[in-house]
Amino acid sequence: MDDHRADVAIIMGSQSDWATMRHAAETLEALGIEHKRLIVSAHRTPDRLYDFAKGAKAAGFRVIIAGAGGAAHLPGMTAAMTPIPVFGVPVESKALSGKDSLLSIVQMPAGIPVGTLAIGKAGATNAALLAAAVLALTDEKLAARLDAWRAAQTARVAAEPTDTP
Ligand code: RP5
Repeated sequence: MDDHRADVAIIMGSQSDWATMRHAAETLEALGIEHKRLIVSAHRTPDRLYDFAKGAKAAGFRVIIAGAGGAAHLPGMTAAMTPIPVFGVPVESKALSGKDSLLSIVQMPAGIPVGTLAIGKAGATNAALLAAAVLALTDEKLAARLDAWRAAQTARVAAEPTDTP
């Protein structure tokens, strides 16, 4: 975003993941949470992954959101190299509709956790909300903003369906 210290890093394996991961970024923005967006590929830029993950804590990040598709090794490899909590977002793949991404991310061996979200937009949005909930534990103002976000969401739900939503 800018040169301010960011609490959250949103990393993704490819530019093609941005259409999904932008929903995480937009949710963090709506909650006023500073974040950085980076393309870091476990396969195409392994050195960049190593440098990012090893340096993430010193860089001041407190939560990492990692989105990837297909053979989605990015969240798990990142989690292996940092003590910072990692939330993994399975990006919907063309070949297998994201089931490959989901299984690649969720089946971590005991000892290295990745908090795995749903495939696609819902997962990206909820990864941001989980990141917000973690940060809100030590930030009362953010906790109030998160409460307000949820109250507004509740208020938008109509009591009855209409023909023209
Ligand atoms: C993964 O491969 C990326 O996370 C992306 O979801 C998938 C396809 O990447 P592109 O071929 O579109 O760059 O590493």
